[in-house]
Order: sequence, then C-alpha cells, then structure tokens
Amino acid sequence: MWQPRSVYRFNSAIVREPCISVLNGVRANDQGSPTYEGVKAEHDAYVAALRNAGVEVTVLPALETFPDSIFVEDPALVFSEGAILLRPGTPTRIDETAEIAPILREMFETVLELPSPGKADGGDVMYTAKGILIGLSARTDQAGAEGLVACIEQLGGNAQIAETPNGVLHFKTASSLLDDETVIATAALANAAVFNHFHKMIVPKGEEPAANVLRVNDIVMVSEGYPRTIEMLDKAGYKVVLLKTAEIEKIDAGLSCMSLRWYREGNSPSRYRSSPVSAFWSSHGGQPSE
Ligand code: CIR
Repeated sequence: MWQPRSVYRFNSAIVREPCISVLNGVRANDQGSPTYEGVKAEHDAYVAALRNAGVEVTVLPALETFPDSIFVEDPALVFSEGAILLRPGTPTRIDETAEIAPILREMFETVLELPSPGKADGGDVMYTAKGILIGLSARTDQAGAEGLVACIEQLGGNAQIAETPNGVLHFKTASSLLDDETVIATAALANAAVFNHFHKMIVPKGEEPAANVLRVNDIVMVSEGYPRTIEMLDKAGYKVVLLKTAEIEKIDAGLSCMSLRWYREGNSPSRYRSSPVSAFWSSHGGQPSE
C-alpha cells in the first residue's frame, strides 16, 4: 500500500564502490577519461554526505566487469513499498540488473521486474509528491515506460510519461526535485507539461549539468562547479552541500545516479541488514562495508 510521505525523506541507501574499469564508462562525447582515484574521491565524499544527512548506506563491492556499475540508480528503482528491477537501455549495462537483484531481493519483500522487451533506466525516473515522472529518452523507450507505469501501479503508486529533450542522457540529467512543490530544470525541460503544477527554478545558461541535484532530507547536494546555480539555491533558502563531480561528469554522470534511496518503514534495520543481508554476503563471499 502506497503511503503518503515526503518523497525526499530517506533513511536508507545503496551505493556501489567504483571499479578500476570506471575509466571505460560509457559517454556520449569523449572529453577524456576520468581517473579511478578521482572517481573514488568523489564517491567517498558523496557517501559521507549521505551519511551526514542521516541515511544508512550499504556499500556494495566494485564490479570490474561493468565500468558504469557505480551508477546504481539505473538498473533498479526502490520505494518503501518495494523494488523494481529495470532493463537498462544501453547494451553494456543491461546485465547490471542481475548483479543488484540479489541484494534487493534480500532487502525488499516485493521485487517486481520490468517486462521484456521494454527498456528503462532509473535516471529517467523522478519521484515527486504529485506522482512519479518517467522521461522517454535514448535509454527509456515507450514499452519500458509503459511497463514501468504498470509496475508502479502494482506497488500502489501512480506515474506519468514525459519527454526528455534531445541530446540529454536522462530526464534527471536536466531536472531534479527540490521539495514537494519545486523542481529545478534546464530551460529546455522546465516548460514540460508534467511540470505545470510545480514552482520552477531554471539553471542559468551554461550551467545545464547543475540541474542534476539531489535532495536528501534537509539538504540539497549540488555539483560544486556551478556558482550561479549554487547562489540561486542558496538565496532561495536551500541548505546546499557542495560536492565535486568533475570526474564522473566525464562519463555523463551526476549526483542522483550514484545511489538508490528509500525510506525504510519501521525501526527494524535488522530485518533488512543484519540477518538477511549478512547471510547474503556470507553466501557470496564478501561483506558490504558500512
Ligand atoms: C551511462 O552512460 O550510462 C553512464 N556513463 C552514466 C550514467 C549516469 N546515470 C544517471 O545519471 N542516472
């Protein structure tokens, strides 16, 4: 049963350690490869920021076979009501789902699967207080979006389908939730009909990647390279936490994509973490770090 709750209140998250092969991550335009050390430093700071915001973070081990596997947001969706295993829309990433599925099956009672042959990346899905928005993109096709609407409805939620501007990787590359009433978006996406009932902040021209911010509890994580956006959010009263994203941006990534976040109901973390998860890790030869 879908419960009314703040859509940016989180107490649980999953991240994955970057792998050395991250320098081979998929990119639309080559602006040079990131370094492993640079990505690792950005990731470590991100995990620390989640923890400082009050989120319990489970860190999965690196997966060398999948250069983009640090971006756990794309192969699955998580809600308090359950998880949905997606079918990422780029061939090198589709098998990441099978890698994250076992831990999600341990952590969630309900795990649904996006029906084949539809494709959808979690980066195209925005959770808002007015419903879930799914952007069609080069990664999320009509069949994937429709399958996802059905899965979300099965969990008791509601979703609508939108368009992602051409040339933009994901819907959330160009827009993010700031609070129950407000989104931040690029000029190209801000006028989308799905945002008609939101207050909108538009990122200044030249700072388009800054549209991917991450609201977690009372903070908004923002990429540090975008001073005009930072000033705009600061003046609007948001509690901004600045993070480096220069390395992950070389492989088209931003802040939302490095975690799966949800609000775990009840106060029994052991149900999700201690016994079942440690049982999972001991049977898979490793331990998640915390
Ligand atoms: C990709 O092209 O799939 C990765 N290099 C970047 C994924 C970023 N994911 C996201 O914004 N949700």
